[in-house]
Parts: sequence; C-alpha cells; structure tokens
Amino acid sequence: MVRPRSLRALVFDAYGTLFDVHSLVDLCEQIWPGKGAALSQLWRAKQLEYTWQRSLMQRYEDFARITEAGLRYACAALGLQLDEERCRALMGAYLKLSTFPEVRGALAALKASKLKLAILSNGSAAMLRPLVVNAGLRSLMGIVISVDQKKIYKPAPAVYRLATQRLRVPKTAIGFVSSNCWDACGGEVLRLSHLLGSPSAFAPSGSTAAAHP
Ligand code: LAC
Repeated sequence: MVRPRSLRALVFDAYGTLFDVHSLVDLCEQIWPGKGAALSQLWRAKQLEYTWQRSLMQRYEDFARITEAGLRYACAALGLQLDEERCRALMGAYLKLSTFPEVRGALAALKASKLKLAILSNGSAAMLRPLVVNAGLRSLMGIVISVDQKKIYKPAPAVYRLATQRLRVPKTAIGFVSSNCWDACGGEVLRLSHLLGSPSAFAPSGSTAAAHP
C-alpha cells in the first residue's frame, strides 16, 4: 500500500467508522418486529445528542450510561416496552457490533505499511476493549484511546490532543479517519490530517470537511 511519506499514524473513530452501530437492527427487529431500523436510528441520534449535552453542561457520564439512556429514550418515544432483560441483551450486543466489511482487510494493509494504528473514541475502555477483541481486531489495533480520560466528549479539542500525546507523533503526521462528519471537523481543530468524512447533516458550516465530504 502506498502512503504519503509524511503520514506516520492513522487514528480511527470507532462507532460508525469501524463498527456498524446499525448491525443491531436485526436484534431490535427480533424483539420488536417492524421497528428495528427506527429504533436503531433514534437510539444512535439520542446517544450522540446526550454526549453533546453532557459536554456543554460539563456533567460527564460514562458512554455506557449515555448509550443506555439513549436506548431508554428511543424505546419510550417509539412506544416499545424495554424490560431489564431486553435492555441487558441490547447493551450486551453493543459490545459485539459488526465491523463494516472492508475494515479488516484495510487495517491489515495499513498495518503492513508500517503505520501506527489507533482508535480514538467516545466509548469507555470497558466498552472498547471487548468490542475490539470480539471483532478480532486486537492484533491490528494495538492502541485504543478513550475520551474517558478527559471526561468530555468529541468534538471537544482536548479529546483529539489525546491522540498526539499517546502516539508521540507530531499532529501533522497523524491522519484522522471518521465517517462522522462532525467528528472529522473536530479533528481539524488540531490540524490532524482529515482523510475521510461522510456526507452528514452534522457538518458545521465553514469546515473543509463539510465542503469535501
Ligand atoms: C466514537 C463515536 C463518535 O466512536 O462514534 O467516538
């Protein structure tokens, strides 16, 4: 694999970039037929909204609690009964999300090209560790960085600085990969090379990530 000479490390967002949060649709569908896709969409939207609210209020809560709160909201809003057993099953499944099909091959090729690879995620270590292991990515993705150390969520600038601190690589030599456009824009604050962003409704105006989805 050919890579820019200046690039020494690639840092990946986890949820939505490497791991498909909507791989839970099938399980949601089994529990509440006909509602799986709607539940998964609302759950994710609320989960993210809560992270931004918590950061603004400076009242951090662990991502597992945020994720569960998002699930409870989404079920209530859609009129779906969430008992403790269902809640445990869905939260357990969050530790076993599928990766997108191209992820394993791409990471293997990048690792072979001697790039340092890392995850930088909102997820807590207790969520990310099993996620990486269950997906069989442990040998490819040695460094997993959680925002939990900073007690604030993306896209707060302090979070992206964790990547330069932990990797000990200058920020100009780090590529940041996220399919969450607002996250890619957050990475730009530190001038981490922005490599990928998806066309997303969440792109702040004036950002290059918004201009080049
Ligand atoms: C993460 C969220 C933003 O993994 O997807 O940090």
